[in-house]
Amino acid sequence: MPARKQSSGTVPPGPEHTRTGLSAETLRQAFLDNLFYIQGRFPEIATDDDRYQALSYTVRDRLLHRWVRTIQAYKERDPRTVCYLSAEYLPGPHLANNLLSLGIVDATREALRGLGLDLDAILDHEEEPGLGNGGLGRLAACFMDSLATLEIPAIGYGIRYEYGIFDQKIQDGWQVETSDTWLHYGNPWEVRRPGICYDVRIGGRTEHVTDEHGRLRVHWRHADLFRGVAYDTPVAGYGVETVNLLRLWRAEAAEDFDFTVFNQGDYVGAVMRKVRSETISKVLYPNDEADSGKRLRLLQQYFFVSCSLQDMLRIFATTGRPLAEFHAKFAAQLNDTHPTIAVAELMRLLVDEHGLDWDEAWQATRHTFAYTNHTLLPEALEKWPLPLFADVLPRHLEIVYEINRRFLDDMRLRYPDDPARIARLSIIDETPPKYVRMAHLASVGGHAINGVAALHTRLLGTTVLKDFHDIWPDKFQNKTNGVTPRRFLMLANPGLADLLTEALGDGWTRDLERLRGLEGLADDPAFQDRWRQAKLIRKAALAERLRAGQGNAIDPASLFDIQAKRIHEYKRQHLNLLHVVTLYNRLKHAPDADVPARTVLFGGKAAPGYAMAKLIIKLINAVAEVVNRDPDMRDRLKVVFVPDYNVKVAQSVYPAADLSEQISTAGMEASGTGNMKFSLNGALTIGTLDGANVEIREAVGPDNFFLFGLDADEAVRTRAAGYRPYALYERDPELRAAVDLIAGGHFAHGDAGLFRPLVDHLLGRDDYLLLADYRAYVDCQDRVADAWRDPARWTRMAILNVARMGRFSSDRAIAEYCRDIWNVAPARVDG
Ligand code: Z16
Repeated sequence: MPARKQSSGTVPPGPEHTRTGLSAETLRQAFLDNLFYIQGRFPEIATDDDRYQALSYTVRDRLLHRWVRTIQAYKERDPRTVCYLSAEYLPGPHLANNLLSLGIVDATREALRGLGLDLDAILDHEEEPGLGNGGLGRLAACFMDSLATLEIPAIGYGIRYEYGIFDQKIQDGWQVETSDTWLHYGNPWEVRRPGICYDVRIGGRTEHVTDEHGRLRVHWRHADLFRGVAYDTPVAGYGVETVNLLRLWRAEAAEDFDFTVFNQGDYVGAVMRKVRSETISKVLYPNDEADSGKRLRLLQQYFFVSCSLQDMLRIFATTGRPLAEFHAKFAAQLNDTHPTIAVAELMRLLVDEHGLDWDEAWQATRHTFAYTNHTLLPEALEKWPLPLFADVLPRHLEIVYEINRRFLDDMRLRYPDDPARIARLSIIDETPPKYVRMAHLASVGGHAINGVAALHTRLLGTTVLKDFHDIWPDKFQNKTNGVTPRRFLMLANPGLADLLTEALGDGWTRDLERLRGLEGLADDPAFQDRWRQAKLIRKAALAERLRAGQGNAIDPASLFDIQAKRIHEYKRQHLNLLHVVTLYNRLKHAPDADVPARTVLFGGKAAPGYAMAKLIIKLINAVAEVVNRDPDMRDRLKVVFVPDYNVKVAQSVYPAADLSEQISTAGMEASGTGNMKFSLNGALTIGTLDGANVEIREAVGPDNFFLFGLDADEAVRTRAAGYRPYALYERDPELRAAVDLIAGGHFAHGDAGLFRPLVDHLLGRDDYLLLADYRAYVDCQDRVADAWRDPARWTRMAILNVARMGRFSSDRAIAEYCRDIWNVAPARVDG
């Protein structure tokens, strides 16, 4: 093993190769060394966790070298740097991904085999950081992967939640939440940086005074003080030397907390207050669509944003450049409205703390930030009640008012006779008790606004942000989401990845468009055979996992029809169920009918306070219970709920799917990213014209996509025309039979009350238009079954899907952000 260059002076002294070497022999030695010196164990008495920790530290050592070199390169070159501000990250298990990035999967496997150990068993032990709810947090993690792989200087800023998204258990068919204790065994991937910490103040009041130069100054007499401490996790690019930084903040008590002044000798009381400081970063809010009005949530947002901006200012100070050029150094992306308080906080830091004048500060602020919107759901657009906002952030409210005053003055010049429009544009919603509209603050305080799929961006500009689109059409951009092929193909589906590499060479791993080379193989019988083999292996592996976990025997030869995502009415898991119940009814009436065997799998968590979503989980499990023990269904229909859906489970689910369910009401799903992961793994999609489905269908070709249902415009018109779901129920006998079976208690041991709320909603309001799309959906599923009967046809469609999914790499998405929004370029780190 050639030793690394020592010239930089960054490699510590000692037996250097044991901490950097990439050969199987060096890895084996390093592993044993760590097992002894970090875990205090030897192989004969080591536990699974000891082995996991020892291997993780082995890998971490190798990352640290690249990490240090990356920081040095950035310091020397002073490049413009992306700061991704996100309240959520869902990176998934680190160990396997880091082995992949370093190119040492095979060497590590060999090293462990030499010790009689199995790499996969060790990988399986990792507790993933569930620091996000779903698509938004996972997108942030895919973006961090692509930024590093494209060698873009970037820092991901967020919150180190002590408890991530809850673990889901299923008891008697119901979701039960238990707390996520991901830090229980310690976290080998993070480096705590006690020296990188910032004070964060809240509450109190402001004083406006004139200083000795006659300048107006604002003092914030805060009521409470916290401290944020940095925890850094390396993010390695694939096949490059770049290792970027994910910097998450943990809340602690401020050290200079004054016991005597505040607590008059109440020592224990003072310590209790310190402990309470830690609650800010204690737990992730488990709602995928907003949760406004919660004080702690606002505290979390402000806490991580303030730490991040103070950190950026500290880094900026090392460049020696004048503060008015802040925006030349940093491009900060607001991942949804969650970090949007950053607009007011940067203004406060620049004006109040660093003495810039307002116009200079505003110029820097506007050029620093850009805003990504992830939802059109009105209930998900964050707005903070004014009394709460004023209580927590009195100085920021003044700043928001000043931003708004200047903005509305401009708008009144532009629209002198349109007070209604001015009220609509205002950052303040005047309906009592009044609110701060965070999407408006983000739109005014940044230089770009983007949606996450073409349809979503169009709807954004014509509905929720229409007034802003009218004034600043050029600020709006589309950036269709993407997913990382490293985790979701190479790691999740090694068999298919090998087949692709054999056919195309390995260029596709960093340039996904190269998958197009598969088109010529779509009809090749030998290649098709190998394709089906690869799929079957993943299906058998998932079947085995489920059998081991829940005792569900499922047949890998059956059609795996999968819907895996958060449970939400707009995503319509219950439309899928109406189809399942329809198949059940058909088989009951014609037990000898020739239908292909199907296994319908569901996975996903419901927000703990979302009663209807939890009832949908119960219904899935209730239908499963009846269907799976009915002898008439034997081998033809099975229903399975996969518990505790997370990134790790997802990695075993996507590769096993034949059919991907993307059936949200058109106009509701901003993009979807699961749709991309399924298709990239050779599943065919049954879906509506919603979110990125529209673009996926265009890319793979309409013949290779099962489309059904109303489009977004038709959905709007259907509702406007006085939608009456009950009439549809009366008119369609199969629909009526399915609904009646659920309503009558067939899946509830005769209890006709259990699913009443769900049935009543469908027949009475049906906000998400299930009944309007039911017939089209069921007929489309019949076309799916027909296609499935012809394996050559199905496989051809699957191959063409994969061949044409190149556009949906997060590398493409990130390259577009870099070019159109961030104006940043790669800064190569040399090996
Ligand atoms: C989230 O995951 C998303 C939107 C949102 O407002 C909040 C959360 Cl936690 C999702 C969208 O629902 C999904 O369509 C999209 O693909 C994803 O964000 C990433 O953009």
